[in-house]
Formats: sequence, structure tokens, C-alpha cells
Amino acid sequence: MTRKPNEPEGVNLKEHTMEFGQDLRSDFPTLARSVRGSRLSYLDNGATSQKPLQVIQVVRKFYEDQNSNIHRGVHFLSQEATSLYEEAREKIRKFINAGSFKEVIITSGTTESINLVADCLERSELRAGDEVLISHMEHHSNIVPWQMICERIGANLKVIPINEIGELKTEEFDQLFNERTKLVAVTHVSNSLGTINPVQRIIRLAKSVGAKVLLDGAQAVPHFSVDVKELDCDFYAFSAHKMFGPTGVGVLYGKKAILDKLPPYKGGGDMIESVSFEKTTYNQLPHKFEAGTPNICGVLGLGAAIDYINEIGYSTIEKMEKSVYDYAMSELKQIDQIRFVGRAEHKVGVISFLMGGSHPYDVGTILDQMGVAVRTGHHCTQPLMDRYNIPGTIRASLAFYNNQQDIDALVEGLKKSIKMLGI
Ligand code: C6P
Repeated sequence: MTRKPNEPEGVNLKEHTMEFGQDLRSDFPTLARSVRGSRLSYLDNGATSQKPLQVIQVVRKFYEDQNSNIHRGVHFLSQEATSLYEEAREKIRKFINAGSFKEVIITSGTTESINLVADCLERSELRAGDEVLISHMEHHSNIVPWQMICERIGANLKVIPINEIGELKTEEFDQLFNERTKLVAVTHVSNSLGTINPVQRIIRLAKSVGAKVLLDGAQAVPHFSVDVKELDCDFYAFSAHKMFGPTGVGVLYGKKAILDKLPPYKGGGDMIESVSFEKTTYNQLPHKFEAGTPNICGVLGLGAAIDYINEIGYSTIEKMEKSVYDYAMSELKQIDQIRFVGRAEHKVGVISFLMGGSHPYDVGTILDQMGVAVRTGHHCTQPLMDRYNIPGTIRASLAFYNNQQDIDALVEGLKKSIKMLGI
């Protein structure tokens, strides 16, 4: 891909990015599909993004040409696979600006990254009476693991409330942080609302009471650059598949000093230094947390996704998304029956809404008939839906490759839904 744009002065951003998006769309074979006889308008990027050829080719090449296990063999293929794998880890390290490769743990996804931290903290630091602080807009992956351990050890789960437009109630933050708060686990970006949370402020408050901070970055890394050093968070979790990489791969960043003190997560091959029936000693970071054969080609695919993002550049990604988002909002606002859910001031391109009194599934089904892929339902954030007293939403979640045609198809589908469902 050699299309890094040098945006000319005074260019009409909307036209420019729409055109550029058209060009980049050809990197994504799935986007060329027709679905149910219509052009595919893929607006479900929050669930998973499409994959560019640059990623697909790396995954394919691994199985065609390089397949071998890592960290185990003296033979050529194993050494080659090991080098490729560790090179990908280095790309991930640079991508989030971690201080050392030891701070980059490969997992199967955000869900496993969070469970890893929850499990290890339960067995090392958390005690009865401690408090774990989450927010009202968390994905189930950042609620249930904490709830499970709180139940097991007698700790308390506390929740930062949110306001009507889908922002954390910052004025109520302060009183929730106290000397019992041991961990704050908050999403960087809400998958259901698109809200970008004020994580710097959360981190500052957590530090003032000596609590650790885990950020769920699943919906952040596809949209903007993340620098864990600058954030100074203790843990950062994300998935490859939402940022144009393969499924089944994720990352847990953790500060070395903290990871060093945590007990291992799972037992098995590669996470050990030596094993006897009497005693096992554990491998160094990051391998201590990586038991068993990982998703090797998936990790190479994530490395390729990072190369791809770097080549386009986040500033371009953000501009492209914004122009499609602005177009979408200007069109959708003209539909009287729409009620938007989540109108935070700082947002990524996630548009959640309801259509009059209709059920989101009914609208989603009509949109699907027209080739428009959106997600409908609670989006794995049931407490958030309860907060707004709604069964779920229709969610259009954008990526930089979405364009005007995708939005026009969505709008047409919604107008058809109004007629068919009598909304
Ligand atoms: N949200 C969505 O449609 P995994 O499944 O482990 O890759 O990611 C879980 C996860 C954790 N946190 C946030 C903020 C998320 O958005 C997700 C995944 C998808 O919104 C699927 S439920």
C-alpha cells in the first residue's frame, strides 16, 4: 500500500476523505461482497472490523510457508516462526509505546486480558472489604470477572454513575475513590455509546488513593492512538479483531513492576523455567503469562494490522471517520422517529439509536434485508441498557473505510423500516 495521503491545503475534507476511503476500501475484500442481492454496507465494526489483504496475506503465508511452533525448536522453521512472533510483539510494544516487550502479554482477546488481571489480583492482592470500581457503561467483560471475584472473596463492586447523555458523572467521581479502592477498571471508549472517557482524570484519582487502573481499550485502539506511558495506566487491554487484525488474539499491557509481582495465570508449556514433581519455577516476563501454544499466525496478523494502521496514520483514520460520522449524523437527524442513545461531547464513530417504539431487532432485520449490517440488542452492556430503561439499541459503528453510500443505504433502510413497521 503506497497511498499515504499528503493532504493539500484547503482541500474539502469531506470530499477528500470520502474519495480516499473509496481507494482504501479495495484493501478489504469483504466490503466488495453483495449481501441478499444488495451492496454490503458494513456498519458493525464495533463487533469486529473487516480485514485488509495485507493482514490476510500474512496469515495465509504463515500457514503456507512458515508454519511451526515457537520458542520450542532448534530447527529452521521454528526459529523463523519465533522471530516473526517476537517481531510482532515488538510492533505491539511500539504501537502502544510500552517501555519493554516484557510488558506486552499476548492473550486471546480483551476478555481474556481482563480475566487474567482479575484472576491474578484475586490470588495476590485483593482482600475482603476491598473495593473494585467500574463504570455503568462497561462491557460484560469488564463487569462479570470483577463481580465473580468480589463474590468469592467478599470484596465490593462499586459503580461510577453516568448521566443522560452517556458521560461518566465526573462530579461524583471523587467520593467513590477512597483507601479501600484497590482497582479501577474502566472502558476507554464505550462500545454501546461511543463515549470517550476522561481516563487521565480517573488515573490521577486512582493514584491519589493508591489504586491500580485497568483500561479496557477494545473500542479505543481502532480509532485513535494510545500511549500507555503517557496515560500511566497499570493495565491496558485490547483485541486484534476490532483493529483490522485476526480474531482470537488480544493484548494485555501491564507495568513490569506489577506483572513481576503477580502470580502466573494458567499453568502449562512455555510459562515455566523448570518443572519437577516437587516444585515448578516460572519463566520470565512476558512468557510467565503465556502458557501453551498461542495463536501464532493471529499474532503475525496483528503485527500486519499495526503496519497497516501506521501506514495510513491515525490522523487520517480520525479525519476519515469524522467526515463519515458528520455526514451520518446530518442525515439521521432528519429522521424524526430516531432517538439517539449516547450524545457525549467526546465520541468515536458509534451511533446508537432507537426508532420510535419499535424493537431494535425488527429494524435490524429489515436493514439486513437491504445489505446493511448493524448490531442490535444490548451489545453486552445490559446494566447500561437498564440505566436507560431500554431493551437495546440499533448500533451503527463506523470504521475509516465507511463511506457516503453506506450511510445512504442505512438511511434508506430506516425509511423503509418506518413504513413497514408503521413507526
Ligand atoms: N464488544 C461489540 O459488539 P473480545 O470479545 O474479548 O474481543 O472483546 C470484548 C469487549 C470488551 N470490551 C469492550 C469495550 C468491547 O466492546 C468488547 C467487545 C463487541 O461491542 C462484541 S460484544
